[in-house]
Amino acid sequence: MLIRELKIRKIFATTSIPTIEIKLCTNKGIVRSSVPVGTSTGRHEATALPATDAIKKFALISRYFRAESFDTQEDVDFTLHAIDKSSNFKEIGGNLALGISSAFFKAFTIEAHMNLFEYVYDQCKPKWHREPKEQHKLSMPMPICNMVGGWHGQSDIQEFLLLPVQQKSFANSAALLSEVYHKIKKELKKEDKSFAYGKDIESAWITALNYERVLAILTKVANENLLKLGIDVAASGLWDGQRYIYKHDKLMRIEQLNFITELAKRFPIVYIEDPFEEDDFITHAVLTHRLSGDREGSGDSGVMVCGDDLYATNLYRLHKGIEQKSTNAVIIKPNQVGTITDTIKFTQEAKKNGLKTVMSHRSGETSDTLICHLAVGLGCDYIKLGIAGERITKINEMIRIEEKILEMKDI
Ligand code: 2PG
Ligand code: MG
Repeated sequence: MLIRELKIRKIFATTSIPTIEIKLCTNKGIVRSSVPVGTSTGRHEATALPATDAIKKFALISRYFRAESFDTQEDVDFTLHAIDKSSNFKEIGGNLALGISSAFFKAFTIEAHMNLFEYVYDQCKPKWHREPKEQHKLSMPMPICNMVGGWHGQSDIQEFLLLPVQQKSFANSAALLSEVYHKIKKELKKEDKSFAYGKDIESAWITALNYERVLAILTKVANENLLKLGIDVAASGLWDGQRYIYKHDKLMRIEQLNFITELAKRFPIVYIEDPFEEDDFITHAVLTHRLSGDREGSGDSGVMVCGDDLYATNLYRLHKGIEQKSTNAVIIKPNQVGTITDTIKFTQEAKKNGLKTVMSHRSGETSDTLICHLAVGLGCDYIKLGIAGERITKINEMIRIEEKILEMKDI
């Protein structure tokens, strides 16, 4: 692969915050890769430099990528780590690292004459096999969709999510969740007089109703539509070092544990993300143990307790979580770790240890659909997305991928 041009430009995320896009021209074609921007970012994520700083760093390091001829993705990502030896890309920025890493990944895909999801699958396939017979086949993850956002309403819980119990096809799940999104709007209008169809930065509805009312509405529509509930507590944002600070309450660790346990008992919640602050592996483990069991719709391991800020897509932290049995599910966000190779390693390790895998968007997104292809190619169980507004770009890409897989099966 001959590199003809490697460029960076400042573009904007859906939150109107500047981010970066990398353009890579090779003798095989042109690819572009842009990087999302988190809002409730965890302390253990790779450093995200402001776009202007990332552009300055690019000017210093791009020659390494223009001059080299890389044979594999590992070579590209090894070079990124060789340039920045810190554990969190604090020198060049995890956003710049991911922009370069994923641009090369897409260029390798073109060279291999494959679809991106197919290339991911092809690259990872041999490493899955726990037993020789166990084949990882291309299949579609189930969507977990943000329906009501707590960020700007009365609720302290960051996201109220819905997910299907089972899936006939991704397109089917997307259709159901879209329909339900509108039903929720009507229910909110009935109960919340101040509701003016406002949406948050992930296009989830904003309401003045408290979390109990929101959960009651979601329970009603979930029961009518074979769906289950999820929440992203994003508890690090509530933690002041001693207690979880809610608008109307202050909870000690044990009180937070009981509060979350109670919520899971009262409502059909099968997915709980970041219920405790990002360094509390132990209380996560207690909750996971408490909620494990055979609850309908959550697979064989009861409620999914999922680590986002807890792991930050970091292998070292994942090992800690596995050792302490902290959670039974993980969030995967490539920009939390900075390279494609590290994202793949993290996902494979989670799968090998029986954890459910949830590939996820960020609150500030671009039109880049990399995560859709990674989720399918890596065989993730779920993909966490928005269901409306500009978020629909990724839902629609999932529909296209599913169609492609069906065509491939016909051949
Ligand atoms: C999360 C995400 C996406 P952010 O907490 O899971 O919903 O938000 O990108 O701000 O971390
Ligand atoms: Mg989260």
